[in-house]
Amino acid sequence: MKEKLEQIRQAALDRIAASDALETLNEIRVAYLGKKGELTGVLKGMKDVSAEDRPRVGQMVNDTRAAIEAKLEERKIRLAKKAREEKLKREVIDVTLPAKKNHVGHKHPNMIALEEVERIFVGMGYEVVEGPEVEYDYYNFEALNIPKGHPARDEQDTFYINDSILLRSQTSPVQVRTMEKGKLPIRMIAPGRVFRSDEVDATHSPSFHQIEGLVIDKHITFADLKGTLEEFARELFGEDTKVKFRPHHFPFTEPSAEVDVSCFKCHGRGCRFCKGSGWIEILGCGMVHPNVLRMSGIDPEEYSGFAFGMGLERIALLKYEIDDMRLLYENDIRFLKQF
Ligand code: 2NM
Repeated sequence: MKEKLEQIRQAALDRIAASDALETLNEIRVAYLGKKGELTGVLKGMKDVSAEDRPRVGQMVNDTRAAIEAKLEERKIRLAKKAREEKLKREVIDVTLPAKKNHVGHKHPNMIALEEVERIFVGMGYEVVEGPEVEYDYYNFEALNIPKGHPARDEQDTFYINDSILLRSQTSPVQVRTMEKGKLPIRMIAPGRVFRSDEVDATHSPSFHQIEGLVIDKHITFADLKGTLEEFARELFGEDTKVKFRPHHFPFTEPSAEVDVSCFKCHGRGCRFCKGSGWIEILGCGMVHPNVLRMSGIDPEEYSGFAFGMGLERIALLKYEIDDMRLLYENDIRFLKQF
């Protein structure tokens, strides 16, 4: 019996010493100490041992079990430590490797231009006001002196939702809504998205952005309009910019004008940029028509005002010398991050 136990013990300890994985240790535990294990087999044979030898043999079995258990535990700790060391070695971080590139977003050229325009007008005491993109026919046309059947309605190929609701074709409805509220004087700009059923090309899109301005107070004259837009053009395009007012027609203003600025590339000499003329058209403007004032509840005998409107994309294209409007809508990061 003693030899048998000694043999079991030696075999178990040898296998433990040779094991190189935690799973193997578990297999060894089952093979020797498990329910059907070798040592358990010896215990079952105790019934054949004489009563006087039984305590001694029992003690030997227990000692053997304890020895195997101790070795198993020792080996287990050792293997776990080794596994941990190998894992750490595998996961070592090379701090000299280049970092992963972090792509941050970029302000859209439209937004850069808008913030510039807003900065200039806010500096002159204007408020920035927004309004709905889906509008009533009344605010988009009727209240702007463009009644049903007026040719200006056909010029702006408008997206209609139904007979009385449409996608706004200009931001002037925001000005009408502000005038209607009745709080005077008014100094405001209305930036925002507008819609027209235009084919896409280098200078057109069915959805683009406008910035319209409105000033209403007592004694506002065309001189105020000229001075304001001249100052605006100088701040936007440079101190030596000249402005030119050409007579024009808008239904909502009278008199009306289109405004050109001297070409900031060639300073008026004429170049490819201004198509040889020395001038670049940037906006439309005029004195608010008495009908428009009256319809919004303002007495044209007491108050007068001027208004103007410009295309935001046009300003962005000019300012950043972009020659195709479609580039502004394609969201190609290689294009966008140049500005
Ligand atoms: C333009 C040109 C001229 C304009 C007029 C108004 C309003 F609401 F006061 F009547 N807002 N904007 C206006 C005037 C817009 O865009 C080329």
